[in-house]
Amino acid sequence: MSSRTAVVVSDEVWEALAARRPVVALESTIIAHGLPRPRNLAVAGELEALVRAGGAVPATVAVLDGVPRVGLDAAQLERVATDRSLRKLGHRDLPLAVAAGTCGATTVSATAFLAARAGLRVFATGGLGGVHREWVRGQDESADLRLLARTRITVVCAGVKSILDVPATLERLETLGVGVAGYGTDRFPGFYLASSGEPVDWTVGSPEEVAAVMRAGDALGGPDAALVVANPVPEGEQLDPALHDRVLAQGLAECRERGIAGQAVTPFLLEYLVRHTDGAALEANLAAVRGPVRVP
Ligand code: PSU
Ligand code: MN
Repeated sequence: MSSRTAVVVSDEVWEALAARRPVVALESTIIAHGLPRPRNLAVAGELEALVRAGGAVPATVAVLDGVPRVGLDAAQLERVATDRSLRKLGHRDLPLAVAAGTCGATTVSATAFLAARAGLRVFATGGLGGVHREWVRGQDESADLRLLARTRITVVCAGVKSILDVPATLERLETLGVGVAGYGTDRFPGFYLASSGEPVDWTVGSPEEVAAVMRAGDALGGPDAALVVANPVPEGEQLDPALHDRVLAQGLAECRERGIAGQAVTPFLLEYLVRHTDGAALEANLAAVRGPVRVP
């Protein structure tokens, strides 16, 4: 089966790829499970518009009625934002969702997989998944990391979600051979925060520099792996770091008390932060996604 039939690429995305025009993949989990309704639908449209304003074609990725899609039309995007039955799909869930004919939003791992499969080279999102705090107890580590370790795609993001163990996640990215560069910064961004406090070894300053890194990676060959380009939320739009630390500690404690585990952890904590910061976490999250979406 060709990739066009196993994965349905929208006409607009297909034509852009054929004409070698830039296409930017966008994930749908942030829309379906990462942001409150009805704002999520507006954000879905806004992110696509930002990609267009930058001269590229947006390709939001999701699975609808068992069909993995790269590039959604307005009605499909609305479905992702409003249908509460949508599941959260990592890449391991894709064959199960396809066979069951079900609908689901794709996480970073599923989005990167499907986008690369369709021939896309760039994917923009807010915060990657990673190694969770208390990993020693629960071994919760996002499938994002291992999928990125074997997929040739450039992921522009605002770091990894600050609900995670950021230093441990950076260590894991190193172990897995995933390149990491700060975009105009030598500090690894902290998703809601401009800096996580951790250093990055490499800094790139422009889309042209990122393209040069991608070309060098292609020329070198070797095993496929992602390149993470981490673009921080502007300092003026970040969440107050003291508020962030306080509310996150409360959210983590509540997670523990209520025994929330597995795929539910990330949506729970993101929602908890929004609720207990009077929406300031939502604004910072949106600012954190906008930057990476603008870069390519
Ligand atoms: N970043 C956000 N909101 C989100 C996510 C990231 O601003 O909802 C999603 C991404 O889809 C990421 C997923 O792949 O959370 C990670 O979830 P988990 O930790 O269960 O792997
Ligand atoms: Mn997990």
